[in-house]
Amino acid sequence: MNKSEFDYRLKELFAEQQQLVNKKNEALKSDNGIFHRYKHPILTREHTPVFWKYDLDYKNNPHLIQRLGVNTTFNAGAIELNGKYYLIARVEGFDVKSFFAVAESLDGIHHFKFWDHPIVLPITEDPEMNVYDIRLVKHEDGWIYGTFCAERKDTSNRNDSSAAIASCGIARTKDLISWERLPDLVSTADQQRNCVLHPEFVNNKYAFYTRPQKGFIDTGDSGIAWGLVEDIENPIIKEEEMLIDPRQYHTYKEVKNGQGPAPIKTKFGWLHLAHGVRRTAAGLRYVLYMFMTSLQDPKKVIHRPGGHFLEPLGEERVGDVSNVVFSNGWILKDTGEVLIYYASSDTRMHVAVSNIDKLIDYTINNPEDAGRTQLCAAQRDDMITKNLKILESQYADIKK
Ligand code: M1P
Repeated sequence: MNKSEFDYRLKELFAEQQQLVNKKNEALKSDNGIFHRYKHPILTREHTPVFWKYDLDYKNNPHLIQRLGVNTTFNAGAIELNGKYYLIARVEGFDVKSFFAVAESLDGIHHFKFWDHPIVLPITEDPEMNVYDIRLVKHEDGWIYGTFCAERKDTSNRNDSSAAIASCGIARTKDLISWERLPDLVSTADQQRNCVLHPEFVNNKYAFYTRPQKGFIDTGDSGIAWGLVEDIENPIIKEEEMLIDPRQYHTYKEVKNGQGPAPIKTKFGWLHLAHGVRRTAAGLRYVLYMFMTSLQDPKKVIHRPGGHFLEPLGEERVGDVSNVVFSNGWILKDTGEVLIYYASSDTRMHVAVSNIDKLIDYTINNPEDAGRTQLCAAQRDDMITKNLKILESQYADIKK
């Protein structure tokens, strides 16, 4: 490539990326009355800046080839600050190391644009191999906390080069720019993933949703658990964590589950979004589900609508790890609108839009899983019988 070809291609690359960021998204019709999706993903690897991937120095890179490829942008934490909407995405390089990077939008749906620099997170005395899946929470102590998975090699298992140990890393910031790293969460569990800080003090302590687990992949009989920490700068859960939302046979969370973003406070209770995992012949299937916990006792589940809330659909079903939706970020706007950010198949970010009244109605009034096939059929049949009467008396012309 001569220098003018190089310059031309470079301009093209910038223009293509700008076009993608500027593209208007299209709201799709809701198919469930609870939320609507958008047609296009809101963050993809193509959204990452050209200068993150290419060396732009003609002398060093005369063929203008990518030097540091970006594989995926997914599992983003979310926060609103001073009227702007921010995602902190898990950006995975071709080197299979993830890092965090901030993308900003004015309305939380369109034109998400990465900041020029990714976050270069401070390390602890024991640097991790990888970090991912940050949850952001504005805590009542005044800090914005990020809790994330910090992964290190399991050196005790010499025969398995992929053996790893997952812990909960913690960092805090006021502006998403400078980050203070705190020690990793310590508990009686061997490993931890999907740990989320509760936004308020509980009995003057910091409260964590956790998922204590024995192995890196296998969560054993664990589920979403709860533990208290006295000092966030020395974060230790002294007592064994309490299981608050266990796995359950023949449900969407038969194999494992994990807390999504920090819960949203409503006058009826804390609204939770989580992921549940089921084993199928095609591999694991990840869906999102909701539940509500008590305002007086945030570890007590008070409503548990049956079935999943959001599943991988259409193109969302395919990616690096297919058949997965995962959420670790949502934002309640002053208008009552709720922006639910979710990743599909460990590859890209999407947004679904709902509002707080619909989410509360869904969580409180959708019936619980009736427990087994006959009861589930009867539960549906009761609604059908009622509906047929309504159709007959009020909408006879609709049903032919
Ligand atoms: O690949 C699906 C997800 O797997 C893990 O989640 P969990 O521990 O709940 O199974 C995480 O690695 C997550 O990042 C990933 O999206």
